[in-house]
Amino acid sequence: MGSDQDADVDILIVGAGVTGIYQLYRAREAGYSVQMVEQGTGVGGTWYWNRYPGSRYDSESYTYGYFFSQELFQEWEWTEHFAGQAENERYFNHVVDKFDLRRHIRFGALVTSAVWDQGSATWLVTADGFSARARYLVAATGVLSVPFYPDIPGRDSFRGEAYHTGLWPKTPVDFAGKRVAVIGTGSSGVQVIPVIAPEVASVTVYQRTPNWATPLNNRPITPEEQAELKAGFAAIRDTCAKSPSGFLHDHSDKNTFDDSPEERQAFYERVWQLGGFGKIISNYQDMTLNPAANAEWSKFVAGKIRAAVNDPATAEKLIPTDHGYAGKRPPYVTDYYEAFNRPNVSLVDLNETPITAVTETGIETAAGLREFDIIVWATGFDFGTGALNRLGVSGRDGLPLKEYWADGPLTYLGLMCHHFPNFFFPGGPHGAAGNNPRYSGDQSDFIAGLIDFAREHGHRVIEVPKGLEDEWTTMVNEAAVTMSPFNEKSYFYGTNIPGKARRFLLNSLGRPKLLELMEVTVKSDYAGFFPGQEEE
Ligand code: N01
Repeated sequence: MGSDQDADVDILIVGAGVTGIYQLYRAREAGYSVQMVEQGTGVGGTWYWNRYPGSRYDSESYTYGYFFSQELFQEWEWTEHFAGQAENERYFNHVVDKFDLRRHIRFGALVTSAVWDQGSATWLVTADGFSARARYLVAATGVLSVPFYPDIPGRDSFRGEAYHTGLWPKTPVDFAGKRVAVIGTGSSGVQVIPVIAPEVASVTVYQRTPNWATPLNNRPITPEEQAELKAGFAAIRDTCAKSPSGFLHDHSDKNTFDDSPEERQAFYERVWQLGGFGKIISNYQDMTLNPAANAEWSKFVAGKIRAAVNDPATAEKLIPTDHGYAGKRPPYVTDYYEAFNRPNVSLVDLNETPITAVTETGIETAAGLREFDIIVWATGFDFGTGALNRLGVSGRDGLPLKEYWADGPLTYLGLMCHHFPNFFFPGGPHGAAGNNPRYSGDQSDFIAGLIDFAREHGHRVIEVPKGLEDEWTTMVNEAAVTMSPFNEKSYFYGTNIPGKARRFLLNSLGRPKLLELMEVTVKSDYAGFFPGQEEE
């Protein structure tokens, strides 16, 4: 392009994570001028910020990485089936350098406002020390990128070291011999705890709600497996492309009570040995939606927790009673429950003794003060809409996105919304559920195709019709009730953020519906997407 007199760049992308990097690659390959801005000082997004001990994939490494380049797939050797943060960050750096994308990225630039100018049909985007006019704005800002700190009295008065898992410092934290508190037992907390336990003086785990953690079953990739992966490139790519959740795991066509109790036990034991999300995808097909089936599997997992934890009272506290398996997003772990058998690891059940304050020296509960050197806040994120709402986006007629979404996100295909022309948010709320890069990649492809179409037909403004947005949003909200295993206690409803509207933030119809409607939209030549404009 390059001949656009109103815009400094054709496409401005916010966020150098897995989604943004792919969108940048597509934009550059299609010949657009493109600028990316990134708040951090390096690439990787989630895998840049979440560098806490134990941080790793729970999607298989080779299904999380990119498939757009067979050469990339062949040359990059993942060392583990579920690679750790440092390796993941190296991968994204490798991709950016291999495809010469780094020169398009401005680091250390937090976007503070993005304002649509109807006259010039451009976005004026302002970040620290930077501003630019762009024809298109793509916010690839991630769903788990705004860390949440609970409002506990005295939180800032603590004089020791304090870290949020989602904002972990680049300089290594020295845990040796320290008294450490970990607040929160979601996927991040349960990864940190067993990894730091051997080196610290003590870990005190502050648990409000236990989670159903099951084994990740990680292991190194052997040379034979490495060769199989390389030979299997096309099959791996195609299987992930056809999978509703973007994984390689096989689906079972059996229901829980089709089997006898003995057969069921044997089946559960096999599922227990599977990697990561195999516990859901390859389980009995009714496990997430039939309460009796769910209770049966949950009972099996509870038995495993009791077997792993020596102290029966501690084991009982670690077993969820308020939700069945996958009622909340389940974590996948390595030696999490076993860590509680160490003499230096203890559990504080916040239902018995709630936190009353953080003090200069530690954490106070109804049972008194415990002193610490380090507090780890593993307290989660403002999921789905958090990053988009704080971007300072205002669309047509000056309407702030935050206001438009005050009662929950309104989207089409989880990637665009009415009233916000030329604005896209792949990997945002309402996309799908499962292996994020797979469906955010679908969304980036759709956006790339739509922008190409607009270029070819001389359209300067793209805006999804209100009717399509209403249909998609209604469908997503209704499917949350009928199709989703997640209950309203899950952060997928925004429940963890005080004052946030309770709306389902995923698309539980998954990729099949996303892909179906993308195809319909493309086949219609994006009917209604180019308001008031004649084709050239
Ligand atoms: O956050 P969470 P996370 N007092 O929201 C507790 C992805 N991820 O960072 O359940 C005490 O799950 C809160 O308690 P409760 C993955 O998608 C992936 O752990 O609200 N506790 C909960 O225990 C994951 O789902 C990997 O009662 C308080 C915890 O903090 C998502 O990120 C690894 C509290 C927050 O858990 C988020 O996981 C890590 C308070 N006032 C993360 N407020 C992989 O393996 C909150 N909590 C790829």
